Order: sequence, then C-alpha cells, then structure tokens
Amino acid sequence: MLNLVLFGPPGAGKGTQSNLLIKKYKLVHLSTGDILRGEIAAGTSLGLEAKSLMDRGDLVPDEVVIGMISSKLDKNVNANGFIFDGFPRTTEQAKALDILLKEKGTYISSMISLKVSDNELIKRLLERGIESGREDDKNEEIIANRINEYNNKTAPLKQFYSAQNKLSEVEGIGSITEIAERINTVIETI
Ligand code: B4P
Repeated sequence: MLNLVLFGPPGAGKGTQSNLLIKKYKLVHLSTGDILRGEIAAGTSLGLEAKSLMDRGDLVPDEVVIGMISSKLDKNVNANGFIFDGFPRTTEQAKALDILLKEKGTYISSMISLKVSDNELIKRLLERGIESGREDDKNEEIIANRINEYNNKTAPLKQFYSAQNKLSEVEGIGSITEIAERINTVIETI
C-alpha cells in the first residue's frame, strides 16, 4: 500500500496536488478540511461544532478528526493506499494515525512536505477567499492565526516523521505541474 501524508502550511497546495496524485496512483483522498466542510454543509452537529473554530482559523479537537479518519479507513478496506491531506495536524493525531494503520496491517510510506513562504501563502489564500467565499480565507488576521497554529502545533510533525526517515521536503513554489513532477520524483524513490 502507498500511504502518503501530504504536508504543509495552509495554502501550500496540498489539496491541489492531492487531486493529481489520486488519479496517477489510484489512491483514496482523505482531506479532513473537505470532510469537515461537508459536515458543515450538511448541518450536522459535528459541523456546527467545527464551524466556529474553522472560521476563526483554529484547529478542530483531535478526537473529532481522529474519529472521522478512523471511520473513513473502515469504509475503504480495499484501497490501494491513501493520501492524508491536512491530517495529521498535531502529534496526538500522528500517533493515533500510526495506531489505526497498524491495526490494518499497514503504515505511512512517506511524508511529503511542501515548502512555501508566508507571503505567497497569504496571497494565495486571499485570492481563493474572493472566489470561494470561505470565511477562513477572507482576511489576513484569520490567515495569520492559521499560519500560527501551523507553526506551533503542526510543523513539529516534520520531526516526528523525520525521526522515522520518512520526511521529504519539496519546493512548493512554481507551476502546479512543476510541483507535481517534483512530488512524483520523490514517490518513485519510495
Ligand atoms: P484545510 O482544508 O486543510 O485548508 P488549507 O490548509 O487551507 O488547504 P490547502 O493547503 O489544501 O489549500 P490548497 O493548498 O489546496 O483546513 C481548513 C481548516 O479545517 C483548518 O484551519 C482547521 O480549522 C480545520 N482542520 C482541517 N483538518 C484538521 C485537522 N486534522 N485537525 C484540526 N483541524 C483541522 O489551496 C490554496 C490555494 O492555492 C488554492 O486557491 C490553489 O488554487 C492555490 N494554489 C495551489 N497550488 C498553487 C501553485 N503552485 N501556485 C499558485 N497557487 C496555487
């Protein structure tokens, strides 16, 4: 099985690149951001709980996202592999993911981390905010909070995977095709 963690700060291109990778490698795409937005759109109680946190750019509680991923893994027992996009975002989530995969006789193959400067992230997210109307993309204060959350709680995960020799860093600035080629080069070496 090929199980990839696609990693990076908000707006790094995780969602964009995941959409290309799932086609090329026939993987199941698990984006916790997309799943949470689906819950909000469906008006579920989980969605209601998540919405105010997401609109402010705060992380949703670990137990909520871990539960969501666990149930998605159970629903895709015959998958070739998974792309985890936006998950894990905390050490607690990373540990839980290792346990869930171990129970299924598999493990994370690699973490691919996209490197993008803060200025470029802010520009991309504000642009997306104009088109998508996403509350968390609408102003610089919320975007700054998301980048802060990333630096404090999520970036340390690079160390978690690097200690397992699973971290590859990829330059995330350039055209979408150029970045996809860089990621493919990393995957060919796994
Ligand atoms: P996510 O949905 O994961 O939001 P994101 O980090 O902004 O997405 P992504 O990084 O995939 O954006 P993309 O690059 O594709 O999370 C939203 C919120 O959900 C979080 O703040 C949190 O509250 C909650 N949440 C989600 N998962 C959680 C978890 N595990 N634990 C706790 N809370 C969680 O796109 C960015 C833009 O850049 C796009 O407009 C795209 O077109 C553009 N772009 C992409 N590549 C480009 C390139 N090469 N050049 C120029 N523009 C590019």
